[in-house]
Amino acid sequence: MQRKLLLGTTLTLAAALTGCGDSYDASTHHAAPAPTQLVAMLHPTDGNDGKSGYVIFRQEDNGVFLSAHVEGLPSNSTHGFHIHEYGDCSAPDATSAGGHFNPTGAPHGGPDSGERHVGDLGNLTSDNNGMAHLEMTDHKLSMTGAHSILGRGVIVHAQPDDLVSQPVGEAGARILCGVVGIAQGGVNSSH
Ligand SMILES: [Cu+2]
Repeated sequence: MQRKLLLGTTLTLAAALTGCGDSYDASTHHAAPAPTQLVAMLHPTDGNDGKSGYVIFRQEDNGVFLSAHVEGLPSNSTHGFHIHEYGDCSAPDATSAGGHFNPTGAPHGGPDSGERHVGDLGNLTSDNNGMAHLEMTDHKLSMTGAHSILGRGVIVHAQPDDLVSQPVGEAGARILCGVVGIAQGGVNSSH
């Protein structure tokens, strides 16, 4: 009997905490607002210490703008760059991130291909100092719905993506991995 009473108290407290006030009514609260800015910090996989980077994604009227910056690469080298299915970089070689994010079941391509994986972002190319910077606006990336990249993985590969070979463009090992999260200030909160 005592246990039951305690449980009841806990549930009441939980209900109060999850609401926004005394008159909480789920019907007047929207689902999570759509994010407008996402970020992925890129971390080196096993054997790739010294490499680092980040990608910022911003929702714009004509698509998703992304800005990627990677350091510590070999000079003047080209590296496949994709969104992968899982935001899981736990494996030492980042295979835990799964294959390319491909919710439509399309063939692999490049960012400008008519048919492509949503995650097919092409390549990053480094300069003399091993730094790569890419800015592009993409029309297949999304921050909401079935094609949302939120919570997915970002992978930089050891080799170039040839944008043609199936299923992954022969881009080789994974040298950097990150998880797409909501950036600070990236959600218009209603509270
Ligand atoms: Cu990839």
